[in-house]
Amino acid sequence: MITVLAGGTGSVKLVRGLVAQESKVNVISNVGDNYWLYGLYVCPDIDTIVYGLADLLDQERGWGMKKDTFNFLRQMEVFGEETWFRVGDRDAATHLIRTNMLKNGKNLSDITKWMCEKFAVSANIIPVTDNSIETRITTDKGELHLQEYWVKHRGKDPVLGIQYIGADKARPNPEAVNAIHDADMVILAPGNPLTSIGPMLQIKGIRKELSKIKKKVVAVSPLIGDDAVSGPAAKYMQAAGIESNAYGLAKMYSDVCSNIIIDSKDRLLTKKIQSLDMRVFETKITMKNKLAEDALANFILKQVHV
Ligand code: FO1
Ligand code: CA
Ligand code: CA
Repeated sequence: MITVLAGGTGSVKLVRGLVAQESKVNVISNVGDNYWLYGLYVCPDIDTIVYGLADLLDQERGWGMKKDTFNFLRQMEVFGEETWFRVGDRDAATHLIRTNMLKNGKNLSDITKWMCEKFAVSANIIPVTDNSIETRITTDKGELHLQEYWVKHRGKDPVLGIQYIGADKARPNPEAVNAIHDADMVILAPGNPLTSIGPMLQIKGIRKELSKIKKKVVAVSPLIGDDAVSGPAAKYMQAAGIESNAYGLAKMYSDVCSNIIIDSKDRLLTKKIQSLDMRVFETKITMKNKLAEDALANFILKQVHV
C-alpha cells in the first residue's frame, strides 16, 4: 500500500501513473487553496485529483472538467459578479453538491469518499484535515487568498511571505495519519512545495507521523535547475528564503523525508543533497504524456527501495 501527499495540477500526473500500477493508493489531499465562491465551496486540489483519475480533467489547463461549458459563469457576469475564477457548468455541480452536503453536516472526508464513488475513482482520496486551512500570500499590496493572488492577480506581484491560516490548530485527519503510518512507501508528489505540500506539512500531526517513518518517504522534485517544471514554485521558495532548486527542496523536506527523486539534469546537485543524509535518485521528472507518467511512477515503485 502506498500513500501520496498531493496538491492538484503539479501532482495529478504522478498520482495517475501510480494508480495505474498499484492496486491500493491513498492520496492525502491539500485543502489550503480551497475557496468560497458565490457561496460554493471549491476544493481545487481534491477535484483535480478526482477528475484526473476519472479521466474527466481538462489536461491542457490542469484544472476543471474537459469540454465543460461556462454558461453559469456568463450569467453571473450579467448579474454583475466577478468572474475571474472560471468555474465551468459541470464543475459547478461538484461545488454545489459538496456545499449542500457540508450544510447538512457531512464532513469533507465523507463528501470526498462519496465523490470518489460517484466518479468511479478507486484511489482513496483523503483530505489532510476536515478543518479549514487557508494559504495566504503577502505581497507589497497586502495579503491575499492564494486564489486571489494566483488567479485574480495572475501571480504578478512580488511575494513577501506565505501564511497557512488555521494550520497550527487543524486536527489531522486520523485516516491520513493511519495512511502514512501503514504505508510501504509515502510519496511527496511534485506539487508546489510551499502551496501544495507545504500546508500539509504545517499540520503538526502530519509532520510528526512523516518524520517517524522518514526512511520510507520519497519526495519527487517539481524543479529543474532553479525553476519549476510549471507554476510559481520557484517564486514562492525564494520568498520563503529557500534556495529554489532541488537542494533547497531537499533541505526543506529533510525533517520528513530521506529520499528524493531529482531530474537527471540536476545531477550536479546530488552530492550536496546527499550531505543532508538523503538518498538521491536521478531520472526524467517531466511528464508530458501518459507514457512518461507511467515511467516515473514505475521508477519510484521499482527502483527506489525503502
Ligand atoms: N486556475 C486558474 O488559473 N484560473 C481559473 O480560472 C481557475 C479556475 C478553477 C476552477 C476550479 C478549480 O478546481 C480550479 C481552478 N483553477 C483555476 C486552478 C486552481 O485554483 C489553481 O491552479 C490552484 O489552486 C493553485 O495551485
Ligand atoms: Ca493547488
Ligand atoms: Ca517557471
